[in-house]
Amino acid sequence: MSFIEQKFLFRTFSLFIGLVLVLNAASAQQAIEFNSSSYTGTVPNGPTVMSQTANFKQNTTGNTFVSLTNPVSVTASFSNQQYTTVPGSPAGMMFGATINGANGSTPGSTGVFMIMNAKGSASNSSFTSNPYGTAGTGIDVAQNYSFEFFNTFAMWNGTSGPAGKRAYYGNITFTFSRPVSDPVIHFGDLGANQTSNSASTEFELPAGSGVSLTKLSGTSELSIPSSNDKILNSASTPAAGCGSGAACGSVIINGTNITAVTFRVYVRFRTTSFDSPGNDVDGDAFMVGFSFTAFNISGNAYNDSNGLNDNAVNGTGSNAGNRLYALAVDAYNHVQGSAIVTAGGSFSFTNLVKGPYTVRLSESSATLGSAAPSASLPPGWINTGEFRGVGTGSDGTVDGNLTDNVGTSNISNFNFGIERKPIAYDILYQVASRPAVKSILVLNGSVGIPAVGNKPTRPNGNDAEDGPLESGNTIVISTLPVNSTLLYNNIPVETGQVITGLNPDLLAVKFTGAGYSMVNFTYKYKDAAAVESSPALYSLFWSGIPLPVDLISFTVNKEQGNNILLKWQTSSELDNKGFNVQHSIDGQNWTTLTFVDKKAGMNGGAMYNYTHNEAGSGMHYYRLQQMDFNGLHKFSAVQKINIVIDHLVQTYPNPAKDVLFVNRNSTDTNPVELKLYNSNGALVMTQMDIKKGVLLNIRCLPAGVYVLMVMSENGRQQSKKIIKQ
Ligand SMILES: [Ca+2]
Ligand SMILES: [Ca+2]
Ligand SMILES: [Ca+2]
Ligand SMILES: [Ca+2]
Repeated sequence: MSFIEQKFLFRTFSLFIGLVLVLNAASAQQAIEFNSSSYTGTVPNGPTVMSQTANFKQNTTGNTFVSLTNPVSVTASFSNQQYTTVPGSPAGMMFGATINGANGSTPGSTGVFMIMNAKGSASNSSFTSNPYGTAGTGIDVAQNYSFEFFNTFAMWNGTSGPAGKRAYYGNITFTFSRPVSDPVIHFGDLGANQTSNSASTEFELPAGSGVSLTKLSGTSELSIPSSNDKILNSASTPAAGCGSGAACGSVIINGTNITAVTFRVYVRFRTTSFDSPGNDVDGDAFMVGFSFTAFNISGNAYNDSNGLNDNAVNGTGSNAGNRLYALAVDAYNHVQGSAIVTAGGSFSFTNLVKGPYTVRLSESSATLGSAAPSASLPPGWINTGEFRGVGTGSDGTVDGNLTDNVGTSNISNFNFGIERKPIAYDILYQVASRPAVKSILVLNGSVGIPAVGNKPTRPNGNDAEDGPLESGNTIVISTLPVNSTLLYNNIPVETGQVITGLNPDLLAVKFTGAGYSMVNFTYKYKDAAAVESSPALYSLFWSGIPLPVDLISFTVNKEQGNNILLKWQTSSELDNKGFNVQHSIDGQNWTTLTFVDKKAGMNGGAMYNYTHNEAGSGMHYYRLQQMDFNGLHKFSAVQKINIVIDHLVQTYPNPAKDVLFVNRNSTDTNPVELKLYNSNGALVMTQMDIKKGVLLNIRCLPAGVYVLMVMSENGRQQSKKIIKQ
């Protein structure tokens, strides 16, 4: 063989060994059996009717037995013993006893827990360790251990035996310290000889046991009828010795999460011949052992930043900062596995039996067998979904619990998604000075603490998975300002409104209402898993001077007689003193027409009006100067109105010397009467029925001031001052 070939073989062999080790350590189901160390302390000898307990061990490989991570034991106990006054024996059924060929009444004494071939020369091929495995394999009768039972025949000596040659001796109950599924019960040497008789112990399940029996392997004598509730010896001549009249072999007790199995114990006799009293003690000594198969559950915790948005439980493995445990909880809400989740997010449980389990994440470990605590996560972490498997899917309820069945093999990918809630930061921003009513402040300043009067900080936050949260992320407006109006894209925001892809240039406060110096609203960020932060406070304030009177409307309208009516309405007017009504004919230079007091007792809002009488022809401008008690004032918007006065006549020139021209230029075409009075009120001239123009000769009148009264037939009047030179 060349060097290269040797090296190749060596590498292949190494690979093979490696694979075997990996399979045994990680994925192989577990053979749970009894061995020599299963009995706690020194094995006592009987006869005894005291209950006997054996601890299961895991047969890892090649009869290397180790204690279970999740221990389980079985206790065998007698009840309802039918024969309690047996000469020389404590009862009809005993542990640690055997036949005594010498004359007398005391049975032989032997260990209560012994190797499986201690009776009947059992062979390995009669037994099966794994209820789901290959029949006739897995048990080494020289390594596996079992309880030793003895059913004495001594009470029949000198009699013709039981009616029908079959006697009910009482019950044996096997109680498991935690639920097991499909345990295998192993019998060695069900069968016994007697001088002119022979017999075999047989077992029957009581009605309503909830389990059934299936023969896995064994000698032909081991017989289970189609009712699947009895273990019988089919030999017409039962005898000691596996396959030579004794039933030996393995039977599944079919059932999930079995905590106890009770058998009614019978002895069937071949004949009615029994020894004389005081002759040797006969009986059926036999072995009863157990095995079952256990499995691993494994899974992963992922830091799943997008939760179920991708309909997948996935992400980077995580143990939530090294404080995470996984618990396997059985159908009775008992913890059957408690595993620390590794930094890489993986966890596994071992020694679990077939059946349903709920795996849950917990921030604390739990004692095996204890009542299971609820699912929980370290502070700041939340569940995002669970799925038994990989790829898309979830169990439909995000709660840190995931339930599935362990069947007849290990089960993996109990997968959990977890992540952390985002954080939205509180923002406190001081506006430089009291904002103008109805002004708008856009909340789009850069992140950080702004100087007073700079742009207010935009909403911002952080997420452990997503990083800084700011523009482009999703916020939820959780509460609106009590004062003012929050706008997004110029539309008032509603409570609970979700703003995706936040553009802070569109987020603004409009200062509506009055009487406040602070605007508060709360907002939350949503992270990529659509999980919301706790609400953060966004607070705008200014130096204590409340927003003043809020003018809802201000209108200016022409009334009869060229009077101009000013009407205005407030919605609120905290600190309002009143209004200066101001007038201008050019919009530049203003004079105060009057001061209108605030209406008494009106803080919520009021309606006001003022009439500007006899406004002349031309454009008129009006504004309101709202005055606070604290000395501040504020101007309203300017309203304007153009007054065109409809004169009945026009006169010229003025002053006049010889003649005064009077022209009709009105839309009023009714005839008018002219009367000219001197400064003493004396009528000096009259002209009737003037329809168009007229020329008044005033040459003869003395110089002075005169008044021309014009009266239309429909009652309109006009007076004009005339200067005579
Ligand atoms: Ca026997
Ligand atoms: Ca996901
Ligand atoms: Ca769930
Ligand atoms: Ca997150």
